[in-house]
Amino acid sequence: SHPLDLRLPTPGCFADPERAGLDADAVFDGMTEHLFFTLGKLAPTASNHDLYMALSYAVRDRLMTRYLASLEAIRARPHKTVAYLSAEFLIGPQLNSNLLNLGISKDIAEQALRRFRIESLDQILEVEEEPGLGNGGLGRLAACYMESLASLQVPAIGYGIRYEFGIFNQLIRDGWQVEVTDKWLKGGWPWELPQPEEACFVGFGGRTESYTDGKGNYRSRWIPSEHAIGIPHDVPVLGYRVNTCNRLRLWRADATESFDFYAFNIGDYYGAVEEKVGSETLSKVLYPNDGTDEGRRLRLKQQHFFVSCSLQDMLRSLGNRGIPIEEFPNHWTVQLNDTHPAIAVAELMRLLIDEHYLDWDTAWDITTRSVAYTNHTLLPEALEKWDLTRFRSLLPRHLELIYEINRRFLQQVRLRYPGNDAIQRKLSIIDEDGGKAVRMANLATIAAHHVNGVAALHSDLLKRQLMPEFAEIWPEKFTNVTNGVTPRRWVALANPALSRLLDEHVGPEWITNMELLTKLEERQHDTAFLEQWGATKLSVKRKLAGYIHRQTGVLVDPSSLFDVQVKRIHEYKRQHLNALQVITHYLRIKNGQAEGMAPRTVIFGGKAAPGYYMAKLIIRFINGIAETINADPDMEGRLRVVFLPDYNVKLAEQIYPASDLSEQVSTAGKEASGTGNMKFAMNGALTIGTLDGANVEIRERVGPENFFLFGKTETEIMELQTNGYRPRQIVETLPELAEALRLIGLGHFSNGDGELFRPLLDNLTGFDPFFVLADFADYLRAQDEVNQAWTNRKQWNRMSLLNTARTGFFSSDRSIQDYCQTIWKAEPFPVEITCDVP
Ligand code: BZD
Repeated sequence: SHPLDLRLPTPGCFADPERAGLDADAVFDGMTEHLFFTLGKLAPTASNHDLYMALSYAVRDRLMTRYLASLEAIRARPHKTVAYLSAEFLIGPQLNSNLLNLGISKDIAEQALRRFRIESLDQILEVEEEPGLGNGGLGRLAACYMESLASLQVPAIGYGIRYEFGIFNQLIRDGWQVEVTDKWLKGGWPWELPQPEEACFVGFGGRTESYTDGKGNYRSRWIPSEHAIGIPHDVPVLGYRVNTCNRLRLWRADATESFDFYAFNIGDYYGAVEEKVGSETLSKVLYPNDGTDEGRRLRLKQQHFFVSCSLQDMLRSLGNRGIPIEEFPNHWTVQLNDTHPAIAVAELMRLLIDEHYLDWDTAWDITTRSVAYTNHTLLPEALEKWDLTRFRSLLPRHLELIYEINRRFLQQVRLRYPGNDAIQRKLSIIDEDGGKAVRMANLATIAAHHVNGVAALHSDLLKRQLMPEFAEIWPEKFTNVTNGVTPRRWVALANPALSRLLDEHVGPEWITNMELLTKLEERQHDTAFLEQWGATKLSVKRKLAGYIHRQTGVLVDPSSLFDVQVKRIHEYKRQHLNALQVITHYLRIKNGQAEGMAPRTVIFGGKAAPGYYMAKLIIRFINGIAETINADPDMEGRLRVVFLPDYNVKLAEQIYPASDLSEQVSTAGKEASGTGNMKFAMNGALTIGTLDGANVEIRERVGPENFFLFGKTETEIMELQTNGYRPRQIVETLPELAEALRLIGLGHFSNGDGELFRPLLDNLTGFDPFFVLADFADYLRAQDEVNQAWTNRKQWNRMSLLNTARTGFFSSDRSIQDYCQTIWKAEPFPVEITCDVP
């Protein structure tokens, strides 16, 4: 590629940090200027937050050469670009990751900070507010993928929503979750660049009409009754030590006019302001639901809003460069992160047909060659369905187009399965059983050139269980891309102690080539090294112990086994299975049957959807158990239970590196992949887990002897379900379980209130929809194995080392390479910047 000589103020040369503005003097000068000119503060009175802002602006300045060069490179020489459409991007704190990817070391940052009398970078990182623009795994995956795309120098843009309020902050009051509004923007957020001149209009509601154009063609058009404006807010996404700096383009909704002209003219001032207020609420708040489809009208509006803005933006960029619209699929590859952006199929068709006057076949060809769909769940309650009447009232033209897509598709189905009405009903985009509804997964699957699941098992079940007929019609459409996580954030930033060890024994290249970590295997019998390995883990556990004490007042012993389950609270994830195990452990100690049981600290964290009663009760349950156990003198030095409030990316960065045991105990077949499981294993935690999601592949790679497997397989669970499952019978055969349930029923973990956890007990002994009791005995057996293994610390350290050594596959760099090769057909596009700046 051609080097770009942009003559920009800060050069992009890594070879020469001084001239690149990446040395301590330059960072200090940048901070000083921003403190004074941008923030209006004097250094002696600057708060830590002021200094955070000043450092962030100084770092942001240093991204700009690469950011602008990357944009300019694509403008000058078009290259296929990935458009990752996602309603969520859980990007986490930005300052430290930008420092790392730019190559400004902690030491350099601290040299600059010391001149403001700040001793450690951590003091500044602490005050950073993280944008919680996602619920959990799906949103975090999108963020890891954006980071890997940039690091692999693949041109990409992430399209999403700039929610004013992200996922709620979680407080724990009397053991219950309390939700508090997340005002992440309140102190100002320095990482975004608003681009009001690139705003887009989006319509809603109204009606459609037919007309004949000048050439006598019969056409349709949409006359919306309402509009919103989307204003892009761009967040730079720099790759690791490369010039590629991609963008996350988040749309904020604004009113079309400050006043509605008609209402204004008739003097209805307040009525006019109402529409303004109404359209601004579009990007107001993230729906905090990660597993059930709420089917709310505002949610569909949000989806259409950001999808329409994004597609218009892509079409406009072709127009700006004089590229014919038929070339769309060669310039954009559009990935749908679950069905949340699936309205893109109908919206792209509408834009091509109604606004760019293409015929149906051309438009359909462009759409189906551009769009691919990732499925993240098989749970029926999570599959998006929109009530037909509601859908029509909001998007009447889209519904017409969907009917036509469906009509043509069902014609194909009829040819293939003549007379088979059941298959037609099942595959139709329109659900006709009960209240009519639009099935977004069917729409996405019909239009996509590829449909992928997120782990081998999940992709297999997607084909065999959820969509067998689709897979029969289009076998080549279905594929797997196992999830991955970025080693920059989840090892280098989160675990500097481990990173130093890896730098020393593997070489610093591991950070962009995680497969190199297999070199650690050479050390698996090296006693001194294994001790160093264990000591490194212990040092990180000490830090977490300090945090736990400050947050919860509970003192935990850093040398105890840190047994951790952090993730959204869900019945299928079975935090209550873990909680029951804790009770058993407690009872064994109480009953003097705990000989040989090593001290443990059981750590939980995670948010429950505000409307999910059972999940909230599980949080209360864990806190009840924690209270009883931590107050019992018999438990001193043997067992501690902690629920860490407000689990988010920042807290996650503290937890994964400090964990010994990773709890991945979902009911087989229910967790699509999991990504926390990967972060734990990379950081040397051993997994106790079921054969679910990516656990299967983690176990294959680390070796079955380095993984604590338990539980029924997906097939066995299915069999139980069909043959009739009787959880109450299980209780009768397991005295330890019976005793645990009896104590719960007596109010032993709820200050004598025997009713508090009744719904949970009834759920478990009645239906037990996620087979908690069916897996209980085997889980206890595996926990005993964990205890055994922990007692031989050298052996444990060896197993831990092998987990790190063998989990390179789970780098999101590998996932992105898979997507590029099999789905996107997208290639790296290195950006060159000349360094001969005066
Ligand atoms: O996606 C998760 C799955 O549960 C995990 O198994 C998987 O690893 C990750 C990434 O593929 N799904 C979600 O996180 N889903 C949501 O957050 C969500 C959000 C809104 C609506 C529905 C689901």
